[in-house]
Amino acid sequence: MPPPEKVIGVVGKTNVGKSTLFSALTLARVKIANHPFTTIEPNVGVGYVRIKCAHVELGLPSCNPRSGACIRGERFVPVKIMDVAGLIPGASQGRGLGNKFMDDLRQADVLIHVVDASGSTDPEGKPAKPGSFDPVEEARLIQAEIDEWFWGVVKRLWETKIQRGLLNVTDQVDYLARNLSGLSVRKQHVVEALRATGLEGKNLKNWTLDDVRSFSLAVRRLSKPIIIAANKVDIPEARDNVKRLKEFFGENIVVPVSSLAELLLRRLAEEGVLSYLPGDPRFEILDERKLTPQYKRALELVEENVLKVYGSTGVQTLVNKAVLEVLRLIPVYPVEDANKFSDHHGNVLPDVYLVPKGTTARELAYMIHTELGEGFLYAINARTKERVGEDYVLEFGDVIKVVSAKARK
Ligand SMILES: Nc1nc2c(ncn2[C@@H]2O[C@H](COP(=O)(O)OP(=O)(O)OP(=O)(O)O)[C@@H](O)[C@H]2O)c(=O)[nH]1
Ligand SMILES: [Mg+2]
Repeated sequence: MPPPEKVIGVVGKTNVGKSTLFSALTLARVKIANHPFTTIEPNVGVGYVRIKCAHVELGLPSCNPRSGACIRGERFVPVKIMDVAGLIPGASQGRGLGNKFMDDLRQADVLIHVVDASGSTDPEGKPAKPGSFDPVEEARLIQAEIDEWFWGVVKRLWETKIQRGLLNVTDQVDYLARNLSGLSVRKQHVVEALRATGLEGKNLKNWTLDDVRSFSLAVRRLSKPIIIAANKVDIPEARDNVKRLKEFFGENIVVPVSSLAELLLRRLAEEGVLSYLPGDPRFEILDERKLTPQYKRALELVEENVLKVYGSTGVQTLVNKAVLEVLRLIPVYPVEDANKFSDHHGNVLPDVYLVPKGTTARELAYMIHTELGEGFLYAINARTKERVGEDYVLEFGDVIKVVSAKARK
């Protein structure tokens, strides 16, 4: 089976720019408007992690991606993105649209929490003058809502399902992982949450509701880690707030972002007006004639207030951070021909798999095809042409051919 598809969920207060970010990531046309609760049904689409394509280092003229794209030596590897309805404080108690829509995010592996860093929306998402509201407070309150939502789901599961089966539980970790799998909770998350809460030695039958709650909060942090998109940094009032968000949540967790700037750049690039790749620190105008004075002015602002100050729109950074740093996935390229770096049709580097750090050659073989895994003999590191065994731990950017006793059907 190919590596399990990872899902990035976009969450946050209502009217902070979640759908704008989603649209900038996927180029999907979705409803965007400056009032609360524009999005009701979730939007699902494909965004991309950006990495240097191996074909460049290998000295090959080009490659043939089966999905995603390779542009100017930059490889764009697909990941699933989900944009859902917004929250307001008290959502877990049913305020606003309540928590109903958060349930769409059960399958998310990592959350991008969009915060209005310009402080130009009130706690209910109504537009206000920039600088009127505190984004640190907004982020704190919304994260508390996310914790409450998760706890609500775990508590319900506990009361309706987990508690009932406790009598016959032999393997506690496995039992919890199985029962929480609908929330995308994996065994490793359970192990780490038990350790973090000191509950690993305590029999499940003796857990109090407080134990369940602290376990639930720990599992939320591990199974749905959050990074913050400090959005609307094109508005100058956001600058100080970005600093404060970083102080409060950590330098590594907060990414300054202008979703609006990214959306503008990507749409104009799509129309051939400018040359710009997501994540680039600059753009180049290709066709002045197609540029209206309004767009021209908007691009000047993007240049002055976003690119010069922050180095990029931050949107690509978010996806790369979520996938490569938070989920700790690495890209590897399975090939069938280690000399041509291709599949058997001659397609060069057709696939990129995003696999967990620590994945072995044999595990990769199973991801390509069950039979390749079962009949695994050895693998070839196509960069060095060295043979490696089943326990070889894959490295970032490895190009791997698996040699198996069983043919791939
Ligand atoms: N200045 C600025 N405005 C932005 C940015 N991102 C979004 N907006 C504006 O914020 C408003 C809300 O955007 P949406 O993307 O609809 O927000 P949302 O979070 O999806 O809202 P709901 O679905 O209603 O919860 C729109 O007017 C956007 O143009 C940004 O980076 N900068
Ligand atoms: Mg929306």
